[in-house]
Amino acid sequence: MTLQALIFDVDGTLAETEDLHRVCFNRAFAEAGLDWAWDDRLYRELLAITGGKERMAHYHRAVLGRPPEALTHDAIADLHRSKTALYAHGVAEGQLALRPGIAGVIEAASVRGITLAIATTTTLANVEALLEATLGSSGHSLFQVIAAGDMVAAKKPAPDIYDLALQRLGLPAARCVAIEDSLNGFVSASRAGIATVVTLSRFSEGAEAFASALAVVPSLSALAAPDARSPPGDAILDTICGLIEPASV
Ligand code: XBP
Ligand code: MG
Repeated sequence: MTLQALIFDVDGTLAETEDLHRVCFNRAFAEAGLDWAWDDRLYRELLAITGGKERMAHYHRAVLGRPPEALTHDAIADLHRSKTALYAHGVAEGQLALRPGIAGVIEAASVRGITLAIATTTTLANVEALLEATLGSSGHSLFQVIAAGDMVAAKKPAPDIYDLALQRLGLPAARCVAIEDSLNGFVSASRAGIATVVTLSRFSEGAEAFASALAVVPSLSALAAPDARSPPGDAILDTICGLIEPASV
């Protein structure tokens, strides 16, 4: 098949964002007068629940053992609003950088006419802040489709966010490749029928969890052969095209 679109996850894939998310959750909790504090070990477990609002509700109910009605929908929304503002501010300050290989592959795909899209669990404002801070004010416009956060009811590992991205792209799954870092994301893309390259991140499960992935690598740049003559972004794309259509390279 010919590759027509690359669909990127955001958190852990475009950038290692989760530490900043965690710190901003904690600051929002403190500002709201809550004594909640999510350390690195606990956050790793909480990441099994995708979506910040869903993660807070899960923590309250399943970790603290409190009755769900003791934390209202509005209280969760308020906490999440202030966490999102803190996160966007941190991103705008330049606290995050794109992971190795990402900028090059985005540029190479744009030159080749391969469509770029995003399918993420995080909030749209977070995506926009990251794209602007790392790719400039036109970063957003490099992506034809951005499917994010509450645009779907069921977050990853449900396939809904990838299904939405495919629908907006107007492409069948077989013409797309997803780039993911987490098991929830990999399962989501796979359930939407999309072949997936996994770039392991700080919070990823072990490589064995992704047995049916197109490739599992420490970062996208590992897909560029060290002796490749083309620029790294092109070499990465060539490798991805070779994975989905071995005869073409
Ligand atoms: C990312 C998430 C998000 C972020 C926080 O998962 O689960 O919830 O942790 O963002 P994925 P929000 O990379 O699989 O999309 O607080 O905006 O939800
Ligand atoms: Mg991710």
